[in-house]
Amino acid sequence: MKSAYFLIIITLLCSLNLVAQRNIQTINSAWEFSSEKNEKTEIVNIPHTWNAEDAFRDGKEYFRGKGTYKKSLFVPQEWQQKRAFLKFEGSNQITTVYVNDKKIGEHRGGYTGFVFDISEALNYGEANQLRIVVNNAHNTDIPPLDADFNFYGGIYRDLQLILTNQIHFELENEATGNMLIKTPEVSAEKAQITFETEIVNHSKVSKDLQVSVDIFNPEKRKIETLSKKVQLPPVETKSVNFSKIITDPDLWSPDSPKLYEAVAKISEENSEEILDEIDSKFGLRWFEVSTEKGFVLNGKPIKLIGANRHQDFEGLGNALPNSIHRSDYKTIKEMGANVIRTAHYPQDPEVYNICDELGLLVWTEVPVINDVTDTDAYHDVSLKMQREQILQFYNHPSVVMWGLMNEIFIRLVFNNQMTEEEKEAKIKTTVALAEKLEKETKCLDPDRLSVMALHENELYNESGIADIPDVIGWNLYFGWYSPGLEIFGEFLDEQHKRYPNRPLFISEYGPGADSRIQTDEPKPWDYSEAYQLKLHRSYINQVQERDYVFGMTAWNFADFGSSFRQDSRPYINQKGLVNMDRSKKDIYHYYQARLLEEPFIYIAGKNYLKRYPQDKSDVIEITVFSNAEEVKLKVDNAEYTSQVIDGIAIFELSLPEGNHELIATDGTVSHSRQIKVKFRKNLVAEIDQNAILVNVGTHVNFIDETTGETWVSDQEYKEGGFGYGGGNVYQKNSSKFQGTASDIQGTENDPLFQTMREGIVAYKFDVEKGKYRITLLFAEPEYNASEENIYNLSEVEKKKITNLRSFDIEINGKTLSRDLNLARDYGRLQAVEISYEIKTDAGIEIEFDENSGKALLSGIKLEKL
Ligand code: GCB
Repeated sequence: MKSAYFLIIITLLCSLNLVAQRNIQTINSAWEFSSEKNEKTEIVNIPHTWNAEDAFRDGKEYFRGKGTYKKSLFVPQEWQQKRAFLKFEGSNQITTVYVNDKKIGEHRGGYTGFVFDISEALNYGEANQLRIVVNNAHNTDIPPLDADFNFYGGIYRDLQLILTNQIHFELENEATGNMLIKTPEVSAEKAQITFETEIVNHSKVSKDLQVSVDIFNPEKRKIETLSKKVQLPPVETKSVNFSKIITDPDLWSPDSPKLYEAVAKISEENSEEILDEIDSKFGLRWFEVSTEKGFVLNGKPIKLIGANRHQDFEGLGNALPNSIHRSDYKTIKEMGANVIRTAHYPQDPEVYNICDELGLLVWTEVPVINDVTDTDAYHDVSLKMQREQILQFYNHPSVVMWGLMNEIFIRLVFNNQMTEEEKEAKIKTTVALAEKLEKETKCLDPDRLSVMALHENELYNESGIADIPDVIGWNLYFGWYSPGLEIFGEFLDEQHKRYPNRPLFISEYGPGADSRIQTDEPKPWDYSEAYQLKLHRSYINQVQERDYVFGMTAWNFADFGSSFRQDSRPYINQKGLVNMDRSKKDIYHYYQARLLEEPFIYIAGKNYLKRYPQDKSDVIEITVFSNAEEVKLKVDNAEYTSQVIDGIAIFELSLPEGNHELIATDGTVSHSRQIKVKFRKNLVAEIDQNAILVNVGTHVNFIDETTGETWVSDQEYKEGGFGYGGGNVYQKNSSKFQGTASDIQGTENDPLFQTMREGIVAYKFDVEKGKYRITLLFAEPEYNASEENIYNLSEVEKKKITNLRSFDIEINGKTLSRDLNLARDYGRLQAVEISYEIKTDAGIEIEFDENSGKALLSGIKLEKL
């Protein structure tokens, strides 16, 4: 009897609870998916993209077109009393929804959420067919038109089914699904808050309703209930607003991200039953920005330093689970950052939640990037995107800047097809679009800053577009795309002189860096981690010296997919502070040393564990990152001390061959690492034990991730050792120490083949008598055939290739390869390895005899057999 009584109570409680809440459930699992490219159906789960692999395999040819998702959904009879909605958090880029073959609607744009009411199309008490067609084909009416990231297609964020009562809070209005919480005036003493809701009556009768908002403080204690009586006629929507002043508010800031919460409810007058309930966190803070004071949050100046972040991940494309969004931002916060830019588009709703919780200020922007189309359709979608972004993320205290555009003239300035008149006309309409975006932004949210990111070009000033937003972000790549690290600061000073009242932010900066490439002599475009450190160090210093620059965000938090790139890892933009799988590059830890307040120490060179000095007199550099003034480094049994400058302590050590244990400490925290030293001068003498591998034509060491082997930097031949004779380092561009910037087929070790020595005459090893295997590595960088493969070319083209570059290879006087024409025999940009076995009485000399063009060599490996 007793247990039956409890059962009834529990059932009642559960049903009350069910009535009280909306029924929100994901419908992510087991969709039948097919595409225009592959009609074979597969079963997929959302988040899903169809470009996770081909964007990294087929480059620019990755599939952009239509994909169709189908699913049968059983709809119980009792749902007829409800309203049913599909809520997409993001789907790229045109999404058309059909229920039982009836078109429900279409949404344009791939980075904001949207909601469709499907109630009228459902058949109750039976299975219903959902069909969602997503199209990511290039569309001139939808931003982004062009950008340095992949436009992965698919329903790549969560999809929810939401059931409400006939009376509910509005949720179709730009998919906000929430009340807008505005905090127009906040001070240390008091905060003025308004809560704006919209309620809908879908029933056939007029209702006398009670709408209320409960406010909870950051300690989760209810501090107020605001409530109103509202009469709502059938099929009508009404705004219901509340306001409240909170005294002595608990302020939100990166150091103390205190969040309040509001819970809004609708019930019928004189009834306990809750018809609908929504909730939202919010925060209380105020800020201002000026060239004199910089960014001032809650009355305190704070220099904003952080990173940009793209939303893709190794192997997943953009279809990330929420847990990765969260862990990314935790990693950014743990770096010591206080700001992030969601370049170049609004991100998953979870991102804004975590930034609120962790205390990261946010610049979020719409994907109006590189170029615009002069059509009403394009302008309208751009404005709608901004509206959606602002309304969807309005309540987040972390958001402080709404971005309007990124480098919007970059295509135009490089376009030689357009006449001057055409350019002028386009500049005008682009400025007009910027004005419309600014107006819309301010109309929806006058309390936050509008911002626009520019590339280094006068046109932004000349056209007046840079005067439109409240603040300007410069994307500056001095020391990378354009030479001179120090020109960065000069450029800023000059801008500040001309526009003394314009607050400046450095929205992007950074070079590409590959964890496999290590050197002590970094140069632009060598992709070394050391050059990445050099550039970031210089930029941070130059920004710190200038108060009128209120912040900076590194480009980019993580390496990301970009289908047209042919860098040292093809199809990837490698400017990340961490890799695509989020393993950290050195530079991430450098930011920790610059930004963290708690003691921090880190010995750089996680990927630089094997060092190859000439001999003991040739010092090796150990770099330690720390925020102390001085650090100690214990090397085996000796101890050294060094000053820390800009977060870096350098130890120049002369170490014997073998393994060494390094322990760095500032007295409170320590970090250790083992390194191995091998003298170059002994490599030849010890060829019995270890092969010699040389990364020919470059000053950097290359570490093969699969074998763990180091291909040491190249050197000129000296008696008793090894090295090249003659030729020059091959550089496609004289200021870029990169070799060729192309994807080398048939290898994952692209950098090894991308750098080479051209016009090389000989390579020598002063080895002793014995049998050896010599492996030569080549790639033909030059031939510009329309087809990669020689066998597909016409006779005429074949002739041209025959004339291209050909050389003989002679080893110790014997010609072992005659007329080696890489383009003809293997194809252009193909990794070629040829191994020769030889016996010698003493020494090995490989000679390259040119027949036509210049001989070349990318790498060489010598093994004793
Ligand atoms: C930029 C763009 C960004 C690119 C970056 C780069 O200025 O805004 O989208 O990815 O440069 O790495 O070139």
